[in-house]
Amino acid sequence: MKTQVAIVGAGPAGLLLSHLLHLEGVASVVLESRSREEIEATIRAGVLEQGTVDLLEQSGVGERMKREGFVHEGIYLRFAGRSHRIALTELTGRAITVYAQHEVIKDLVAARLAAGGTLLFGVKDAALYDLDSTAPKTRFHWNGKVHEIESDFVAGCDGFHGISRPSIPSRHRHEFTRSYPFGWFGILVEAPPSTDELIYAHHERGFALVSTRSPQIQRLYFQCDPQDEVKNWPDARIWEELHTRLATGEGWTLGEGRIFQKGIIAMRSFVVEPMRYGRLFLAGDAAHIVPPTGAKGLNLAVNDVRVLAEAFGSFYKTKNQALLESYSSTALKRVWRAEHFSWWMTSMLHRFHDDTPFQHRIQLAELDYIVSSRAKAITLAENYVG
Ligand code: RFL
Ligand code: PHB
Repeated sequence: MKTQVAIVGAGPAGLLLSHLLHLEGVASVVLESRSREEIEATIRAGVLEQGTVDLLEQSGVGERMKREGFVHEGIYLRFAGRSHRIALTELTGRAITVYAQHEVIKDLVAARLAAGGTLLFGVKDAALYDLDSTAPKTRFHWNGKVHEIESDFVAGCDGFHGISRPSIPSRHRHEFTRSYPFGWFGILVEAPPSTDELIYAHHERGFALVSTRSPQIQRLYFQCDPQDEVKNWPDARIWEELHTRLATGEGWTLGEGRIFQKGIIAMRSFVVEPMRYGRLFLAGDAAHIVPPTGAKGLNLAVNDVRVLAEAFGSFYKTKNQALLESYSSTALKRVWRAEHFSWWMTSMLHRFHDDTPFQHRIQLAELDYIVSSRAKAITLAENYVG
């Protein structure tokens, strides 16, 4: 097979890149190791920045999101038993949209297939060759046979555990990592919303987050030991923990319901520099990870491929490589802003195992400052909305 851009991974980064390239008149093939059913059912992010929403709309894949997504103009910070609203839209003029990542995936897959795009699901043992030449190759098993794609470029959109990043020789990779001594326990619940906007809660037993998916389904998280196991958390224990961490003296109650999905998520910060080697360009989680406290991961992936699609488009129109040359540094500016914000939100809202009463008071002082200073609230708000 031959194509212009071979894309490894059909997550938000790979699918949106393929879609944007199609709009630029650039051909691509997307290789995905999992099945279509699996990628369309994986529960992950929920918060889309305004810029993400605008790009999906402008590129013609935002119709269902506009209909079914929920626009939120604020979030709540909850600490010391009280809730404080951060008025995102009043402070920044922008809003966020709550619309699940797997719904974005469904919309993108449908758009690619409708346009006759090539998406290969169930690809095994993908491997990249000749990345430092002008004809890189991607070899893989599919439908019981070995296949090879020769392309002008390869886009590594295969997430944190993919093969693209490790295909870069280690002497050309600078990696920056921080892991956190906690994870998130996430649940999906059949219940009406308990709140009109997301609640980020600081509590001495640890962080908790109330998010939503639809008027019938709610998404909740609480900080846990990353080594803990789902089987240690029967429903009653989950509810007790959430009620404790989210309690206020303001008469608010958390509605319970049937829990139909449970999982534990590790937390890490990670960046690789540069996001390019020869003709391989990395985008999304393949190049960087943020802890989910800032709701940035999916939005960063979208920003990367926006910049990358424009760079490929410009290359094919003019043969000018300038935007491809500057891709990594342009994307990394935004990445490091989000890395800082996500680290900051995580540090401020979670309990660390070596926390002293002093550190606990320092966190409360910072939270108190955010809700009493317009300048500090704007700092949070403009980072959160992107
Ligand atoms: P993905 O989504 O991991 O997709 C990579 C795809 O590549 C495939 N793959 C391969 N295919 C072929 N050959 C191989 N060798 C392959 N290896 C892997 C995989 O099967 C997969 O389909 O990466 P992408 O596209 O970069 O997208 C990144 C986002 O998924 C991620 O950043 C977000 O989900 C992070 N995140 C959030 N981001 C937000 O912006 N807002 C949020 O509210 C938010 N909440 C979250 C989150 C992530 C979470 N988890 C589970 C880590 C909440 C959670 C709980
Ligand atoms: C989610 O709804 O899954 C979600 C919301 C906000 C976050 C992370 C995840 O910060």
